[in-house]
Amino acid sequence: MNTEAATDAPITTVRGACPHDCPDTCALKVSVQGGRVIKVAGDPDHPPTHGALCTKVSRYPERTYHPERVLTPLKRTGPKGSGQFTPVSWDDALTDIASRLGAIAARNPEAILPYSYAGTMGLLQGESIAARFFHTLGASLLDRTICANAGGEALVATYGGKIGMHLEDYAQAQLILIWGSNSIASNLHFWTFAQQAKRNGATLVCIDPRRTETAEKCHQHLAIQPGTDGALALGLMHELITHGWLDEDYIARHVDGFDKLRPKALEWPPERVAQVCGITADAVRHLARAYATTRPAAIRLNYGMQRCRGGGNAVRLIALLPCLTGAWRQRGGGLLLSASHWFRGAVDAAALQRPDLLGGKRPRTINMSTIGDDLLRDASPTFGPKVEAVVVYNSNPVAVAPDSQKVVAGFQRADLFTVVLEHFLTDTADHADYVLPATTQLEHLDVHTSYGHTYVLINHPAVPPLGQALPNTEIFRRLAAKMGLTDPCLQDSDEALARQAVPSLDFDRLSSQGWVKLPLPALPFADGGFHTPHGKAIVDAPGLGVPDYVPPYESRSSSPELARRFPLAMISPPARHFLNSTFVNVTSLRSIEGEPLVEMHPDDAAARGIADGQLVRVFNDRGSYRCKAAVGSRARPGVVNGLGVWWRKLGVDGTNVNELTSQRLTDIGRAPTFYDCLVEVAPA
Ligand SMILES: Nc1nc2c(c(=O)[nH]1)N[C@H]1C(S)=C(S)[C@@H](COP(=O)(O)OP(=O)(O)OC[C@H]3O[C@@H](n4cnc5c(=O)[nH]c(N)nc54)[C@H](O)[C@@H]3O)O[C@H]1N2
Ligand SMILES: Nc1nc2c(c(=O)[nH]1)N[C@H]1C(S)=C(S)[C@@H](COP(=O)(O)OP(=O)(O)OC[C@H]3O[C@@H](n4cnc5c(=O)[nH]c(N)nc54)[C@H](O)[C@@H]3O)O[C@H]1N2
Ligand SMILES: [Mo]
Repeated sequence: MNTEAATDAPITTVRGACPHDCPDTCALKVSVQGGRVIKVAGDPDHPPTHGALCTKVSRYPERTYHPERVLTPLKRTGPKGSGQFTPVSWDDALTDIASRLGAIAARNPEAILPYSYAGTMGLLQGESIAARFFHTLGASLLDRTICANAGGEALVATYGGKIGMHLEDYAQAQLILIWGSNSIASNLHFWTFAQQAKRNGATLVCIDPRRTETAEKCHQHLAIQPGTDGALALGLMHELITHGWLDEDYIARHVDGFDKLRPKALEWPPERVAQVCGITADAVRHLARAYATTRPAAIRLNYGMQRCRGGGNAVRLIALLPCLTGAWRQRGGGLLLSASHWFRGAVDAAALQRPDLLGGKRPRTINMSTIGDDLLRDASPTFGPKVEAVVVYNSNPVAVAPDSQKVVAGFQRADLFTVVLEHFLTDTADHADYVLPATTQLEHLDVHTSYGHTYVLINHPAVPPLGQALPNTEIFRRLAAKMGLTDPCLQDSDEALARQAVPSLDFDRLSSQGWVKLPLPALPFADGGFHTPHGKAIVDAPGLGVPDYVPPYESRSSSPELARRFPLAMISPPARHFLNSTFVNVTSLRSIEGEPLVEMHPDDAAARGIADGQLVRVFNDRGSYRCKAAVGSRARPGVVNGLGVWWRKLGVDGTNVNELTSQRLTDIGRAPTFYDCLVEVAPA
């Protein structure tokens, strides 16, 4: 998109990286004219990006130059949550914050909680100086579980790391199972490779309760009940075993403990799977045959299925499938959930975050997914001190964390001191005592890895900071100085941090080319070589046992009493034109999404007298949320889809879908169960 600039000034191009929490991590070419960014484009030479950007990020200048950007420090003047602030100077803001945090730290630094996630995925503007600062104080540690921890820990238990197929190799596959992912919305650059495979004759199968735009474009769509993926995986194994489709040689050499899983899988004939998953037994048989007999066969697993109670076990079971058929032997075969740990050799996280600054201190850890309960907890021997201060950066917990009523009540506590580093007055910033203006990706330096491909990228600042905005790094440098923290590493420059982040890479090459590919084997697991101690994929993992189907907390069979009152299962996957709660305030993108809605199957709507477009109330014991009903074929019977994650204040009644979600955690990884949620829907 174009923004106004002097039309005769020369145009320069700056190399950047998309900062968003998305597997694609695109390489950007940013056009600057007269000191203003006029265009953001995808780098045509970067293989995963291949010159294309999603609709959201091509609007990045609109977000950066948004009239509502916070461009000065703000101090609260109204009640918490009212969003009433007055501008103050940096010096006044930081002096007061330093004195408030200093007083708490003098009593007990664990009463201070950093709260951050992946608003930017940058290594610098994420956890670098911020981590050093909180480690020096001895503040509480944050368990960053909100997104990928169930699947992530499951993958580590199975493969020894978050590692998998090369993105580009999907183009070689003849069968791709797109499992728990709406790739067109949330992994667009994978979809391009899947399309290439399709043109070469590959079959695409989507496994997703929702008929997404991706499901529509696949050859086959299995709309299973949410949280039943583990049962489906066991059913596929049943068929592999009973038809003699196992690659016994690969299993003997590269899989540890399959004999313990064999008898469990044999308890899952297609008829039983069909009943649990809500699909036909023939669909299970058909899928198993296709997966066993097509080569190369690839699985693009994503995070959709790990947001239910049994998500960790489901990922462990699915991750074993390519090991049982030997799919890893071929290029274009295997599985990818996350590529994060391929970067372990290239990125020195400890150098950036300096956990050694904790010295002998061993602060307690707070799980970001239970922030609702934890902000409301009193001091106790098990919990430790009451949380007295929260410093939020790169996250919007009031909108994105589960069980919003509790989260809001926590952030409204009069005795809680809250500082939020932000671009905008989000739902969380509205609850701050101080809002500190942060730079966007166009205004700061950063280094990026990816969880969906295997390139390291650099992001050079294209323009100087707008207004009085500062990079997160600089805000924490200044705060550390104000608090009298003297370790020199708290003052390292962004340039120094960038070099510390990737010590083994040719930094000058990264800086000028914009990205470098990690040197990795072409066929990573053709002959075993998983990142486990013995190089084999693991079935019986220490502390976890043999994986099994773990049913949802909330479903007709596991909680029949609850299901009588709240008979519909609700999932809340992201809306295509938002990035979690980011971009909701960009008018052009919000107008594409329209308004908050819940998708319903026509039968479920008719049974409740609900018409398409009608205002409805979605509710359960945790809360109630009003939005429009979208009646149609996207929802399967018995499941409603409440697309996320709207800003509460832009919703119909100042709430969003997380009003309904619970703080219960997954079987593995202490992660949230956003999609394990029974509700009822009624006309409003
Ligand atoms: N446009 C856009 N892109 C995004 C994001 C965004 O908000 N918007 N978010 C980013 C982030 S933070 C992440 S973590 C990734 C997530 O990446 P993905 O996990 O690929 O993201 P989703 O599109 O949420 O895909 C999840 C899909 O799983 C389905 N699903 C829900 N429950 C189940 C289940 O029990 N089983 C199965 N099989 N499927 C289920 C949902 O309907 C949805 O279509 O995407 C990133 N990319
Ligand atoms: N119901 C439901 N809830 C969900 C999900 C779901 O599928 N359903 N998805 C979950 C998932 S997968 C995730 S990852 C979480 C995401 O939750 P969050 O990580 O909180 O993500 P965002 O909502 O995008 O909020 C990021 C914030 O960081 C800010 N930001 C961006 N860059 C910078 C920067 O450089 N500096 C500073 N200071 N701020 C910056 C943005 O303005 C934005 O407000 O939400 C979770 N919540
Ligand atoms: Mo996420």
